[in-house]
Amino acid sequence: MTATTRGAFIVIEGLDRSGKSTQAAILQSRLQGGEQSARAVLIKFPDRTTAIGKMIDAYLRSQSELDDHAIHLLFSANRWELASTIYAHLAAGVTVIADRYAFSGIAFSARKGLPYEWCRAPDIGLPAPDLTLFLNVGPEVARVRGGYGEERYEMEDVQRGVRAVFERIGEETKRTGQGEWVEIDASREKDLVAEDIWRAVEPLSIGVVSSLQRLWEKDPTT
Ligand code: Z5A
Ligand code: MG
Repeated sequence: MTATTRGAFIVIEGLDRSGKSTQAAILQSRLQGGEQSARAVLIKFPDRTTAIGKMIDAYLRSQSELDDHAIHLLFSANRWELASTIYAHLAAGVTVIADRYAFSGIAFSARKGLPYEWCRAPDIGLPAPDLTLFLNVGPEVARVRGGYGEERYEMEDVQRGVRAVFERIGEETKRTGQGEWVEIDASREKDLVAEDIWRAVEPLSIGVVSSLQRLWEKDPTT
């Protein structure tokens, strides 16, 4: 992609029940209603509507069993099948907000014991976010929010392990400068969280001039 103005690619990550989907929706309407009236689309991973997404959905609901490596690759394939859509939106000047992305993929599979590098490999080359917002909540906050505990992975010890991998990814992203990684205290009320998110997003809301990077083109561990 050439260095003309394009849409921004913004990823919202975080632990379970940290309010990712809530904040993604607030951000989309704020971008669309603002003075510059940016066009913004919302993409959610996993996208459970595709054929691959339906397999992922069945697995998450414990309606099917899959090898840990196989489900990891399906999550990644689910992102690759939307990569061209993301590129097309950005090139057309549309901001793309992704509710979870490759970082969730690594965090959940590495927590199971799969090697970190192996987990990262299938997502190398995907469009890299300009900004990742990591919504941080403690397990005690997540526990009191609605619906906690209905799907696979939603146990507290899983969440602790997942948090540790997210921390590693955040440190590597900050160290290598491949996109921005901003942590948000998401244990506060929705409006306050939304204000912090807006402060980080606003500079990107008029579009981005630099060309889009690809995820982990340079190895962040070296
Ligand atoms: N997974 C994976 O293993 N590999 C991958 O590559 C990917 C995902 C992409 C399903 O994800 C699972 O897939 C997930 C990771 C794994 N496993 N787990 N565990 P999902 O994104 O479909 O999960 P979800 O069902 O959307 O839940 P969530 O993302 O954890 O929730 P959330 O989006 O962060 O929160 P929310 O839906 O916006 O809010 C939850 C509740 O809290 C709701 O009642 C809100 O009204 C309330 N809420 C939100 N914000 C606040 C504040 N600030 N105060 C009080 N209450 C609030
Ligand atoms: Mg969600």
